[in-house]
Amino acid sequence: MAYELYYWDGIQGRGEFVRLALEEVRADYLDVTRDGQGMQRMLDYMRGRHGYDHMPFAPPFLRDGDIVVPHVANILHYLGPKLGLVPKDEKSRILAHGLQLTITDFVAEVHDTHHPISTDDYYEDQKDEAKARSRAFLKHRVPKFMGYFDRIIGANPAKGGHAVGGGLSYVDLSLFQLAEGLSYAFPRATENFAKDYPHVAKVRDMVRKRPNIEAYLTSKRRLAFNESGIFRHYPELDQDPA
Ligand SMILES: N[C@@H](CCC(=O)N[C@@H](CS)C(=O)NCC(=O)O)C(=O)O
Repeated sequence: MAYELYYWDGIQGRGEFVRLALEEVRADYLDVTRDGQGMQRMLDYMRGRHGYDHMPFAPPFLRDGDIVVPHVANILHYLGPKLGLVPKDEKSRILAHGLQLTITDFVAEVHDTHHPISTDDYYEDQKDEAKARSRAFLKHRVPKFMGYFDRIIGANPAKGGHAVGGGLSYVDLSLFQLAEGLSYAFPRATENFAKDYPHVAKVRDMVRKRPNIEAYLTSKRRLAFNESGIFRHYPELDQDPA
């Protein structure tokens, strides 16, 4: 039976981290809200129509038969071994999960650059705060997170240029998405990305060239970044790090 991915239609958003893993192995999956009555089906789950253990707080969530898995990192922890996108041993799986949870933290901070006060208010109503937040994000948080991921790849004893073990994992796919998203949202501030974070940049380039990912990126399934998603390009936020 096909996996069912539930996520808001019209944006890459957090769903994209899961999509990249499914696309890399050409898994059989349905992007539910892009299909007719899908939005209603997603809301039914969130409103508890399918019971307490099928009632995620927010998308993305994945349904695999009788199991509903919420949260990106949790979904990838679940899918990783099934899709062959994480080494099998427990130590590596926990390492990958920890890295993915760190990516989750970073994604929340990316979101807060354009919505630092309230997710429920318009960007235009929190623009000044967004500018201040973005300045601090670019100056302190991007170097801290990206520097960390860069050191992790460099310190990996397998020496293959991957985040975990000697081969591609779902963490590499997510790092690709972070690098792409940052250069969409902050092209000016991240113009030296490859120099500043050479290991992450190599992962990004390697992932981009994977045949199934390349095919996905040029397909209609890959929506363009836009100003409703997590990574938004507002030129006024794309500042030089002070
Ligand atoms: N920790 C969750 C975050 C999920 C999340 O924030 N989803 C957003 C869409 S990207 C949402 O719909 N949130 C609803 C809300 O926070 O009210 C994950 O990593 O999947």
